[in-house]
Amino acid sequence: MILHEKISAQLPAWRERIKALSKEHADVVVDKVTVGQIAGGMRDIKSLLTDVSYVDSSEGIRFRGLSIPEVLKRLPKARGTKIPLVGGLYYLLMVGEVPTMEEAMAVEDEWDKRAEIPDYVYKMLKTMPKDAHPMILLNLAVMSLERNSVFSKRYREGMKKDEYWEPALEDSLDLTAKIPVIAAFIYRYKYFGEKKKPIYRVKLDYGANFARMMKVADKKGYAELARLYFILHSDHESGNVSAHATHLVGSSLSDIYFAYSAGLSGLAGPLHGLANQECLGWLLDVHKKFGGVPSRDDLYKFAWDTLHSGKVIPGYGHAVLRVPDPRFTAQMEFAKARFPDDDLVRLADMVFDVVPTVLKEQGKAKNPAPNVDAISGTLQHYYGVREFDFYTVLFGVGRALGVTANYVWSRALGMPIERPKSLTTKMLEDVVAKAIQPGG
Ligand code: HAX
Repeated sequence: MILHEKISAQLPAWRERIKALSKEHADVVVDKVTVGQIAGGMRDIKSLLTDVSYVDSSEGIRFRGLSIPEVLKRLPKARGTKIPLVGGLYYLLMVGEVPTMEEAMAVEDEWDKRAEIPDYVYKMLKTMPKDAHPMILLNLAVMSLERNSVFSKRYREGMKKDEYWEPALEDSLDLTAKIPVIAAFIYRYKYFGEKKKPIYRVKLDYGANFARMMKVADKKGYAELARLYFILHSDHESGNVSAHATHLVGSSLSDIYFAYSAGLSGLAGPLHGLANQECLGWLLDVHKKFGGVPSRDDLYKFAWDTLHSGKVIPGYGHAVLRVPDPRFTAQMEFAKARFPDDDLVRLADMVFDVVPTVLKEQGKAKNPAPNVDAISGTLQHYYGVREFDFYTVLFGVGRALGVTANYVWSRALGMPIERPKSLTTKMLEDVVAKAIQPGG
């Protein structure tokens, strides 16, 4: 299997580099930790190691060194399409190199072989109450697949530490192959009452399969959006909640089913994956209130009203980025190239013009620019996927690609169990008292 071959060939050199760092230079200081960071969600503390992606505050995400425009330009595309194959992106994340068409297709072929979902998973999902949140259904399905984990089986049989990454890769390919099928089933079952299992067609790629299984009216366009969406949402360094939760749980040698399930639970939170539905909700509120796209002045007042009512403007601001998110830009370009006259696209574009000014005038947000969520729901809405609570599931399908690549490499490089140290409030107060006393 190509990913196995390619990772295997790189491993000795990577292991040497990690060994040199952790054995010979273990005492070199990388960062200092302030009281504000401890009290403030560990923001910006440089303490995680990943080579899969990196977020530069002035540039945005780079996957294995490639910016979003580079990824979209350089990864192989199926004939007649403009957005790269998701298999090529997975190859890039896993291997660290831009694949050829054959290499991207080799990943797509692996997914074809592994996309079948055992019947008991469907049965279990159908026993759930109708009002169960789609993220619960996705998470349950993932957990129910854990019994097939090759990693856990091999661990019980006593595999060597050096071999951990191999069944981790097997599990990751199985899981990423199955997730879009489960997600599409959840969509058709929950909102349309369809009980039939979706069929993954070997002749179609990951994005086209997803569009077909979702039965979105304009399948061709939606396949392109699915590819774009999964690529853009795949990874965002390892400190965000879904990536970090997956990494943390994986560090205890729980298999990827347990680890990704933890990541999904984090993604379900309003400050993380849920933000895209809130953003679309805000745009629709504007649209409804003004009976269409408002004037610039009306939008300006509406944005201020949102802030005055104590709410944030969803889709704007970011913990790390200090420029417009290139994932926003890529999606806006996609929309403007295909459906520039859509009301919500025109509105999202006007919001992009007005809201940064409002946030700058308010002077609180460190970054008044749009993040990925400012537009992603608008695109789904255009293609007819209008069930808001499903959007986090879509995010989860994409995020599986990044967290599994990280999981495989963490096992390959023998990353240890995570165990940061806690302090009590009194201890922190004592540190402060000592620091502020004269001569302290
Ligand atoms: N609207 C209004 N106020 C905002 C704001 C926004 N869009 N963004 C930041 N602020 C405010 C903060 O609430 C904070 O106010 P207080 O001092 O009163 O608490 C102040 O500006 C400083 O915040 P910050 O340091 O710039 O931003 P944070 O790192 O604390 O938070 C958030 C980053 C993304 C959570 C924040 O910008 C926000 O709430 N944005 C709106 C919600 C949103 O778009 N979330 C999706 C983020 C993308 C993502 O990770 N998706 O998974």
